[in-house]
Amino acid sequence: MKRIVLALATLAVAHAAFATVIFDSITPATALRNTGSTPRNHMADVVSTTAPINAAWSWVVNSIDTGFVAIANRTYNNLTLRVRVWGNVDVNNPTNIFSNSLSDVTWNLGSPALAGPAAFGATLNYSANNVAFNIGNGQNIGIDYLFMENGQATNDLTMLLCDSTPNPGSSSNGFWRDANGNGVFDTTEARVFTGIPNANIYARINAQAVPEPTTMALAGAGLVALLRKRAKKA
Ligand SMILES: [Ca+2]
Ligand SMILES: [Ca+2]
Repeated sequence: MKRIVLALATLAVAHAAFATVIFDSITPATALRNTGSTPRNHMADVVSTTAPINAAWSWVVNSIDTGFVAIANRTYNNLTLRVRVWGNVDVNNPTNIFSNSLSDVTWNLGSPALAGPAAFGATLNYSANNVAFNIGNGQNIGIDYLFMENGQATNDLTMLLCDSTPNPGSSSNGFWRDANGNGVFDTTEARVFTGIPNANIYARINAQAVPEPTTMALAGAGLVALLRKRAKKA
C-alpha cells in the first residue's frame, strides 16, 4: 500500500499547467483495486465533462493522468499502451458500446523494470502528440486502454480502479473488461467490484476550453465584414 500512496502523490502534481480538470476520479478516490480476472490488459470506462462551459464552446483535451498496476516484478520488454477515446457511448449496444473515434494513440513506454506488485502513475500528454481532441459540453466519452508487451497483450499489467464520484455512464456504475478478448466492449462485459459502489478507471482529464470552429469562423467573418466596412468609409 505504501507504494501506491507514493505513486499517487507523484501523479497528483503531474497535471498539465493552464488546463481545467473536466473529469477527476483520482482526487476523491476512497478505494483502489485492480481486477484479478483475466484477460485484464484491455479495460475501459465511460467518463463525462464535469466543468461548466459556454454551450457554444468545446473542450480540447491536453492530457490524461491515469494509474496502472504492474502485477509481476520484472522487466517489461517493448511495452506499449494504446489509448482510444470514443465520442459515442451506448452501453446497451450488444456488440460494441463505443463508436465515433476521437483519438487513437499508442504510447511507447520502453522497457521499464517494474517492482510489482505495485501501482504507478503516468500523464498521457495529448498536446505534445499533436492529437488534442475536442469534446462537447457534458458529453459522455469512452476511454479504453490496452497494454502490449512485444506486440502481445500482457496480463501482467492492468488498470488501476477506484471507488469515486463522478461516475457518469450506467451499467451499475461499473467499468468494462474485454473478457472475451475480441477487441471490443460488449454490453455483457460491464463489471462491478463488490464493496466498490462507483467503480471507475483511475483517471483525470485536463482540458482547455476553446470556441467551436464554427464560432471561430463566424468571428472571423464578422472581422472581415468590419474591415470591409471600414475600408469603404476610408
Ligand atoms: Ca469483448
Ligand atoms: Ca465507471
